[in-house]
Amino acid sequence: MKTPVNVAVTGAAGQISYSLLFRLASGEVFGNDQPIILRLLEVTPALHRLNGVVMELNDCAYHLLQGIVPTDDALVAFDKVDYVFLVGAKPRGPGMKRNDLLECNAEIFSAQGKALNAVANPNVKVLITGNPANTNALITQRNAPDLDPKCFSAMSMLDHNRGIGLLAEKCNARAEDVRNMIVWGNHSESQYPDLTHATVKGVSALSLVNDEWVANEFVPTVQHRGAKVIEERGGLSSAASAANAAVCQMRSWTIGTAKSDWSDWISMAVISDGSYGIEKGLFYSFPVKVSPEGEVTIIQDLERSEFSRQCMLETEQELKIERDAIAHLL
Ligand code: NAX
Repeated sequence: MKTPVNVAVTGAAGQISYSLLFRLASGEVFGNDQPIILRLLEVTPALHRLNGVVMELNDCAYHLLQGIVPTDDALVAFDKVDYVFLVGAKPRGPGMKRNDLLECNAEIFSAQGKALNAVANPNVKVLITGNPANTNALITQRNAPDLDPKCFSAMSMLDHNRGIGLLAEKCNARAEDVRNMIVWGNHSESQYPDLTHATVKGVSALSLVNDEWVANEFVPTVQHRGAKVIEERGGLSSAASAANAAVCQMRSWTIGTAKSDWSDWISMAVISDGSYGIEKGLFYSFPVKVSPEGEVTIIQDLERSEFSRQCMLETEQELKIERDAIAHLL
């Protein structure tokens, strides 16, 4: 039996975690021979709700689940942790302005960055899902100066998978037939889902759909999918699909893209090294490959149309505005 890995999940009593935790415990992310210990962080008032989730995890009698540590203390949750899902965040309340939301989440993620810096395994992989995910990733990383910036990524795989699903439906194909989808930029409505390099059964996607559908249907539908799901679910946001995306992204990051279902590439928001002219230091979604050792490489030299360049700049601009709004916490 392998040594258990420590996996922390924040917002563990929330709705995304309610899908995610059971998939982690079943071996879907780290393998069906890899025991895990779940370290579950919640705010103090939610510890009761968390206890109910812990009871259900125990009731599943998962063979791989070797321990559960529920806590409201980040230093306990992140102690020697190998993998972290930062899901917990403060939702936008009535009358709350975007900058207020940025500010209160910035406080949460700066505290969690400091805790990770103090007690996490130095090779930890931290996946940020809580919104605004890219800027929360920036804050977490900047507050963990002893950890390699490559230990952090924000989640783009929900948008990536939404793009695949939509294109497959349009072309009467299956998700597995679609390759080389890209989501550039911020996980927000400014993101740019890009079909320029996508293929369906090996045929260029842009030869199968017309430009009007791309500009007026595909791009806005992916950009606004989260809001549409909230509308259709009577106020509830994407949860199972978000948990699925966290599973996909962490699994690919752990075992490498070649062995994952996304052997072409995945979209992942990582710290920019200046690729494609994106300002260094921003957490920006790029197409990436991951080696079997977990090394992430941004795919280079992809051709971009004038339309693509403009969309990529717009979403970069939004990330700069978000960063400037919380600059005092960096
Ligand atoms: P819920 O409101 O159901 O759960 C959030 C949980 O986080 C709550 O139980 C809350 O008590 C907890 N929490 C709040 N502050 C915390 C803190 N400081 N430490 C630990 N726990 C804390 O939200 P849910 O639907 O699970 O969504 C979680 C986050 O994911 C939200 O920010 C949401 O906007 C974001 N999303 C991100 C997506 C992405 O693709 N990056 C897509 C789905 C989702 O919208």
